[in-house]
Amino acid sequence: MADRPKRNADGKNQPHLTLHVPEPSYRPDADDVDFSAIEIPEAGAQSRPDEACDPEETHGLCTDLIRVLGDDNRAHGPWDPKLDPDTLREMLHHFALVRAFDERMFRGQRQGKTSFYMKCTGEEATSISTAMALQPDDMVFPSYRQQGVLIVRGYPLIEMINQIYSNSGDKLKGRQLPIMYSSREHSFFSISGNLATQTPQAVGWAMASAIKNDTRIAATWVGEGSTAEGDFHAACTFASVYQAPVILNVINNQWAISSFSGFAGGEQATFASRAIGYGLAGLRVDGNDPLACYAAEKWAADRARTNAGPTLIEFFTYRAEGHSTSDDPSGYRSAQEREAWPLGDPVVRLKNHLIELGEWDEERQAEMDLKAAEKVKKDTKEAEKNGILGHGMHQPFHTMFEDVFEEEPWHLREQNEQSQAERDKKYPDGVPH
Ligand SMILES: Cc1ncc(C[n+]2csc(CCOP(=O)(O)OP(=O)(O)O)c2C)c(N)n1
Ligand SMILES: [Mg+2]
Repeated sequence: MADRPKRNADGKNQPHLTLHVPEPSYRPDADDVDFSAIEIPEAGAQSRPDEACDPEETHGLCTDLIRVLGDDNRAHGPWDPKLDPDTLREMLHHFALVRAFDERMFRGQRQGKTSFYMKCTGEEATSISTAMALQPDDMVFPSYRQQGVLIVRGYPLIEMINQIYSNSGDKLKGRQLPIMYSSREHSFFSISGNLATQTPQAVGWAMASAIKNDTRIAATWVGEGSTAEGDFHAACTFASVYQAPVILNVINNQWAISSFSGFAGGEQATFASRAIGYGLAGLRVDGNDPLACYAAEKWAADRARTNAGPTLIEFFTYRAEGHSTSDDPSGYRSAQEREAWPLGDPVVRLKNHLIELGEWDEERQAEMDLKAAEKVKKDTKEAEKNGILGHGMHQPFHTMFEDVFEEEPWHLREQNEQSQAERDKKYPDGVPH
């Protein structure tokens, strides 16, 4: 039945229906990588509407690409945030620290000190530069690749490492996957492994902030792949309906583990242009341009803070490394992609900008990188005193029954006692490490 074509009244066959199945451009060892089809407009050529503008005025920017840093390493155009050299050096320092941290934690996983780690290489500006544009007490709802936000907020590295090692110093008591941090003191919402759940939570928090007549806004970060989740669309609807004081940051690093962005709808329209359908303000930004990232986030923060409405920002970037320590990208994409990626490296771009301004040099950069690596090494050694994966120095066993109820109910107390008795029986000389 299915194979027999239907005929129209004029006797012609109707075409068989087909589906389009997205196919990434470059597989390992296949064609040469050629990114020349990606449109990269000139830095400084994009208009900058007023923060309080009608969302429609931003819709041209949803298919454009806001850029500030040009090939000449200078800042151009109306989006130049005009940051002073000290602030730029502070940003560069955060970059150095995150890169050193990522390197060491990645190695730590290979050495068996933790089961899991995720780097943010190439995407540092989308968390560090954006976080610097927010107030320190604005509530953030990140995904798992925004360690840069915690670093900007001064969260101690040692606490991050304790959590990654799930050791006795882990404030989350081993209840979260490594890197899924949480810090109320730093207005940093618990990271969830269930993709995109943070987006409606951010909008809900922003709505509550407005209901309480507070002044704090909310910002969330979500991967482009995760925008295919229903939660993201509920978040956009609520943000638009109630004009919640929120920023929806979509990090388009073009990959969702081994699925390229086409599977999340990136072939037919830009991720920023989702804003158009929801009546949100929308911006599409060069995610490897630290100044553009800062400027766009600041624009959206000022807009939200003055009750002018929510903003959806797409940061166009590239995941330079594997998805996580459990991934090997050489199995599904060309290794040449990273080299050929035309928007460069955010760390190098910021460094070159400061050098161009006469405010930095390679020697100082080398010294900064070295100091960052030493700081991470020192904190790692310190955290290791609290234990590493599998060495038994984790939170006491009985704590897994705690913290759900204010007072432990009888059935949990019974289970707690029973499990302890069974352990004592099985390991009369203590649990082997
Ligand atoms: C609801 C849900 N579906 C699937 C997964 C498995 N998963 C974890 S990360 C990931 C890819 C997400 O990609 P993207 O949103 O682009 O973020 P990126 O990793 O690129 O930062 C997937 C499919 C999950 N954790 N939760
Ligand atoms: Mg992605």
